[in-house]
Amino acid sequence: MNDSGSHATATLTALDNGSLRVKITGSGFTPNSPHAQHIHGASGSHAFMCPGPGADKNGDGQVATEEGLAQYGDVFVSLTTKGDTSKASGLAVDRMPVADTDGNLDYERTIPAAQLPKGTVDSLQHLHIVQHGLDANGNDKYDLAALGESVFAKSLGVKGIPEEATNPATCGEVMPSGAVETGGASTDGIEQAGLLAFGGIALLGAGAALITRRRIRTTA
Ligand SMILES: [Cu+2]
Repeated sequence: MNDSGSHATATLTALDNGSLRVKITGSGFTPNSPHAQHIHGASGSHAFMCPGPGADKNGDGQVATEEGLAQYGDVFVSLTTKGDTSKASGLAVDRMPVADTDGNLDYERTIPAAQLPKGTVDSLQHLHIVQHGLDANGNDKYDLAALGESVFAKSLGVKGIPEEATNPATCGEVMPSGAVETGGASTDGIEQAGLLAFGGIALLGAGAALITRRRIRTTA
């Protein structure tokens, strides 16, 4: 998003014990900088999607976090490196992954079932992952000179945060992948059709390709 130059692939794996493994590999991120990242949306809702350029309400050329919220929904899970993963940790940049000197960003965490909002696994294919933080003026850091102060952070009572630090860099819609539940041939066919449909939607979207994969349940 937002000409960030960032690309990432995320794999969400719903494990048999109800926990969720999240693996993200990305490049082109603002180097040596933290990138807030979240699963956005709501359980049971099909209404959300990655925002297009039209979401840029104030016409500054960037879809800011608050401008995208109507499309991708509120923070559902904060993809922190440790500790709390609720919405309350949305801007906990001291626990967000940091891109390396070359702008590569890798993340892996398994979030226990008890720590996930109700209905997370059942709603996976209607959720989105958004990674925040970009470098609009090409100086390899977040600074106020580029886009000014973050309207979003300010709305949460945090002043002096550059807009660059909070604007979305990638957004990806979760697509189903692999077999789900029992392994009948007809079930597989349905799943394939679903995959194609979601693929079409994803092409309209964004920088991040997202895949959800459920363990194949083998039968004796
Ligand atoms: Cu977010």
